[in-house]
Amino acid sequence: MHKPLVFATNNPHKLSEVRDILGASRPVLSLSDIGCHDDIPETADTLEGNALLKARWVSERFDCDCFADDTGLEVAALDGRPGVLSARYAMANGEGEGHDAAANSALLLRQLEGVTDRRARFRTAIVLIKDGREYQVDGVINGSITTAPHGTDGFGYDPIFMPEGHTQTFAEMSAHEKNTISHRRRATDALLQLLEKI
Ligand code: ITT
Repeated sequence: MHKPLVFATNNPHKLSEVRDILGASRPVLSLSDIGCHDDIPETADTLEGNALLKARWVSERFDCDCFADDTGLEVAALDGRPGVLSARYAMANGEGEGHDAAANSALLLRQLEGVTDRRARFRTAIVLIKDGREYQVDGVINGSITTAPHGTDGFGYDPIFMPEGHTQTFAEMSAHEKNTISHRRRATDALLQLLEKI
């Protein structure tokens, strides 16, 4: 049995997905498990930067081994935007408030009206701090942005993202099917490989 790792999230969905992948021999604690209820700043201008801010915040204040993630949708025709702004894209463009998934997708579809290059990718960056050392891994899934939303499952940009080699958007797939190929899955697989090496 390995020493517990703290995952700097309170998102129960992410936590259970990561626990499934890492397996029972690598126990993972959430922020609430360690009594951390801080609103951790995510003010960096890259995914890796935000993951690093979160991981450092927790490892420094709670003296533990820890990892944190950040995810963005990177659209080729928009030079990689919304990227690090994915959660609050509409708000960052003066539309809507907070994390409004429908407004974010609507804005993206408008920006891509008439654009034929619809390539996009989801990317998850993970930073691990273990025994005082910092490591980075990431996971990517390539795909394209549809011209209209399809499907009702999932969250965020799922209804407008179609992974390469598939004919359904993430929101039309079962959670199991999405989680088998997703960016987060690939990043967590990379984290597991890293943990086995170090
Ligand atoms: P935390 O509380 O863990 O920070 P978050 O909402 O910021 O949650 P992420 O950093 O993982 O979540 O993702 C940022 C945004 O990217 C998220 O709000 C969605 O808009 C989008 N996103 C991330 N993963 C996605 C997925 O699997 N499908 C669709 N959209 C996703």
